Amino acid sequence: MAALFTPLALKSVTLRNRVVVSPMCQYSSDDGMATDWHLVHLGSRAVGGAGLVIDEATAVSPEGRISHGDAGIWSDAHVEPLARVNRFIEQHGAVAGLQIGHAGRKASAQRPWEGDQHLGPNEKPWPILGPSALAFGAYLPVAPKAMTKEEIARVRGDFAAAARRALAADVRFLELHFAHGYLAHEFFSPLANQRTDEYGGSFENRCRFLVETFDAVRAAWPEHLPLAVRLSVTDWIEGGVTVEESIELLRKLKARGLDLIDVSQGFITPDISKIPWGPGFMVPTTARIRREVGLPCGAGWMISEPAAAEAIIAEGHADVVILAREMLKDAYWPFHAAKALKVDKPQALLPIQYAHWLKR
Ligand code: 531
Repeated sequence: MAALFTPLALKSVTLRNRVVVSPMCQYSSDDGMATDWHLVHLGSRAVGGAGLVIDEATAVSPEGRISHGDAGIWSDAHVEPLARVNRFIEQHGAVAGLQIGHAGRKASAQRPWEGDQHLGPNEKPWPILGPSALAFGAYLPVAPKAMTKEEIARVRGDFAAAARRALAADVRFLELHFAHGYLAHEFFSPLANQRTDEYGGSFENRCRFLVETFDAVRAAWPEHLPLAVRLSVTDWIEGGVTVEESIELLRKLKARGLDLIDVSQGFITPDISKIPWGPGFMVPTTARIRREVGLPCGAGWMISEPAAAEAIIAEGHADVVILAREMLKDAYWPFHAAKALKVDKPQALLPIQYAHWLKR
């Protein structure tokens, strides 16, 4: 039996297998609302056999969007369009997940295929928030406004409200976006946070926004449902976030009710020169975090081949694999992987309309 196709229980939720569709921005929402695109895109990946489909990074407030096309969950009107997508995902045997976040100093930007730059004066830009008035730089040159404590409290409340709406939208797995140079990561990294109050400086202070936000969400999100965090566990830059500090933060979050770690990396500044790109390059770090924190972990980044994914699970480096580009290329990646790994009756992953005809 392939380890990749064994179920995984997380609190009251059971994933049918270890293949996770990574949250992937589609920049295709209408004022934050899910559209038919999301139904077809995410629905297809549930039909393709994944165990968990995580809806893309969804902004907790309008100013927390990266672009005008980002998904959002800042009003009750966002719930029903998202619930429609999630009901379809669940009808096809996958668990519906949602990632919620705030883009911080990377907000108010063009869609990647429209230039990826901060929005200009004629493109309906909005005010940008961050821990300190330090710009990301390069193609995102606008310095954010350093947040007041009132603004910090408001964003924390926005995360909690987003969690309550996620529940109303039939989400069963919630992930906090604490990675990729967005707001929470900006608070954690000394490369973006130069505050001199209790939200900056020492390790303890740089953790504060993340810990308080986590606590607010955990209080709003049912105890029996899993809560995950995606963390950039290293900045790959001298003076930035280290794996050692990340492990300390993750231990704090574990004590406060964290259920799964989505191990990610990088993107706090435009300098990506030290990222050691290569197949499965984050797997050893994921295994270390799993061992030293003692929580279920997801491994991502450049995992492509079914045999490689199988080895990651079978050898205990991670509990799930989190796939992005492979899922863009092939919504049926789980079905094809099950066939490649000689799983008995791989067509059982598919809906009956397809499975009936695909007996061999
Ligand atoms: C990060 C990324 C950078 C470079 C190559 C692939 C992926 N993602 C992060 C996304 C937005 C798009 C780029 C988020 O985390 C929201």
